[in-house]
Amino acid sequence: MRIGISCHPTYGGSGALATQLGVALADRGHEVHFLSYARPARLADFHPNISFHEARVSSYPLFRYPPYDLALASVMREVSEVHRLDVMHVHYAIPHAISAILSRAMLGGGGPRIVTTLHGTDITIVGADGAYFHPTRYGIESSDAVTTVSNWLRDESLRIFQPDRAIRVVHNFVDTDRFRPHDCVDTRRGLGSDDEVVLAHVSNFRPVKRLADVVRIFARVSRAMPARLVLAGDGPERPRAEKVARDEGVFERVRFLGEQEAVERVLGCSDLFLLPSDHESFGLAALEAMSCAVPVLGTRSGGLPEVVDDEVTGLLVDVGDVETAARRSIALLQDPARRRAMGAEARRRAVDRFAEEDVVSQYEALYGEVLDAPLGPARGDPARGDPARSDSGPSDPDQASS
Ligand code: GMT
Repeated sequence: MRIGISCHPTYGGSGALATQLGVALADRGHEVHFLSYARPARLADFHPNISFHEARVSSYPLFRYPPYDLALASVMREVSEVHRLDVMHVHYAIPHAISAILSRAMLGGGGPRIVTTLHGTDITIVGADGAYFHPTRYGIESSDAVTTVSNWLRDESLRIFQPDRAIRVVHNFVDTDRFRPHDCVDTRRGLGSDDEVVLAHVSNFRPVKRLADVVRIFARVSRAMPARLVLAGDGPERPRAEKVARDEGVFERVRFLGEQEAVERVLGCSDLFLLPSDHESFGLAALEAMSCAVPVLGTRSGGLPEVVDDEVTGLLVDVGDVETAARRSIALLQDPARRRAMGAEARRRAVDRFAEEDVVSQYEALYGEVLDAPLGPARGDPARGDPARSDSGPSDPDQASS
């Protein structure tokens, strides 16, 4: 197949997942075209089946806000036509789904089938914002297929937007070869001393991640045992996290690494991964930690319970409950045999339930399905009954593919 993939090219989970998917599809022999304003962060230099097309936004003095959506639609139109794309798979509804729909309209109704994957904040934060609600709903209803990365996000999407169509769940996946247990002696020594436990967190440091809670949980752990906190990523909450670290007296024990290419090195050399978010639609970073045989301390919120099994592959606590999170983390870290067993089970779950091979096959099958659906101007029109919500409601568990 000839497949276009559009995503936010930054270090966030949706871009990481989209990039990994594109590379996996290219490895399977598909022709893959990435479209965005920059080369995706996780896209390696060269692959014979991968091209990157930049959407260049030209500025004009009249434009206070240069219209990236139009520049993207324009490059989507051109790439779809020149490379005769079969499928345009867009990740994150805003603006990608809208740009794809516009590009298809500019092709006069022909062009690739549009598959939209909703990743989380495009629904819960951006989509729920009054300015973007109707465009998001329109994007969902006008795509040929829509997927979410967890059952929770599917239910939220149906609840918030009430779209007249079905939404399928295709969970996130992990490259279990890249994210695997590491031999860490040197890395750990570089991060701290041999007798310290290492706690890690990887994110874009947005408010939803509750970075201050990460630091507070760590501060309590470090009062119980020698410990170090390693933070990979960057974002708006960093100054506040630094202040909390100073206030808690642990600033010297926290390493701010900034954005990292090789997150697997950070994850694979830690003893516990902290993700105490307000909500995660899935929590790709948690899955990547699990794949490295590292247990996860997460919150009982959003899609995280679909990834982390409390007391089996990690620990789940209520959002904001720093004391319980710290107490349970300390108990786990003081019992190395239990921690190792939990890490091994986490690795097993990642391999058994979220392996790249299985999930990429689900996307391939979905592309085949939308390509087999009849063509026509009413394509994607729920009134025609084609991917309409005739068989499911927001809480129908059978809609989940895994
Ligand atoms: O975590 C973020 O804030 C980044 C965001 C993104 O869109 O890049 O991540 C979302 O998509 C990931 C991949 O599907 C999910 O694993 C994350 O849970 C989700 N983030 C949230 O729901 C907050």
